[in-house]
Amino acid sequence: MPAASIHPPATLNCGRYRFTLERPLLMGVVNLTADSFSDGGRLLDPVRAVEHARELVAAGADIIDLGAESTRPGAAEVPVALEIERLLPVLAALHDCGAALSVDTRKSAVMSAALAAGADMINDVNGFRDEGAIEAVRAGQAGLCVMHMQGTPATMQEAPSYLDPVAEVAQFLRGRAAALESAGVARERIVLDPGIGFGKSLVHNLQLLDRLAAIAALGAPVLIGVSRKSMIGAITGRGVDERLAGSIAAMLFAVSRGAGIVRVHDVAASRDALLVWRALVESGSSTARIQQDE
Ligand code: HH2
Repeated sequence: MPAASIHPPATLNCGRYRFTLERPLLMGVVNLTADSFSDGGRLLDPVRAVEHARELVAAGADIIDLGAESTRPGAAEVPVALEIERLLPVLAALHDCGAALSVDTRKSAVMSAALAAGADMINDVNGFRDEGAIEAVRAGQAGLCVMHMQGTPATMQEAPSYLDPVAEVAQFLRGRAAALESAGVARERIVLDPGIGFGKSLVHNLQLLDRLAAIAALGAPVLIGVSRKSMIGAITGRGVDERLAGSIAAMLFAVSRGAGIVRVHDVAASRDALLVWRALVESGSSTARIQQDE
């Protein structure tokens, strides 16, 4: 068996798509926000956002993640109506772009509007804890990404604290997945994400990535977002526009520890890195098989 399948082969139901996770999936980020830490303001114009999303699909994105409210520490809240107003034209324009469409939101009204407009996935950094969130997503076949966050975006980086970050994050994700399943959501729709940088210090992030197998063991595909994040800046001393190499290193490490979906800004470079990593891993395991057979 190729070593690339350290994450057990699984399928993910994602709206119109049914993904097998034989290889890591690429989720490309498109922020329709004025203040995202990574690319704030560049894609507020829907025409530009659609163009950028199409570039990411051409570069190999399997899923496009559209966010209309920044989650960076201290970001301004976006009213529901404005979030919906930013998302709907872009969802409509991208409907047949060739990738699954995910919407990154914490608000149940936005979830309902996005699903009615054809979104294939809801990505909730708040783990479907908002009032009405589970109700909004339980019917249908949309993929659901449950992310862990300690605190709220406004305060989460003030003093993150855990006795055992891996055990606590795993327990939270297990609980939220159970809440979704008891509302009738099929296990094949659920994705789990430890939420790198969301109420975590650098040490917490490193521990979570190192022991990602404990999250993968919960039995759902694991999504990881490390792209351009402050942990990469803290390690390399680089500003947000200079974090590609560090982001790729962290992404490959996460995949080697069991991540099945990676959320990235730089799809083309991430795709190439994953292809080379996978070819090496597979050639390593076939060499081991040949030696075993001899
Ligand atoms: N990270 C960000 C936003 N959404 N969703 C998931 N599931 N996992 C993540 O790690 C994650 C996420 C933050 O990155 P970005 O979208 O670039 O910035 P901002 O929140 O400022 O828009």
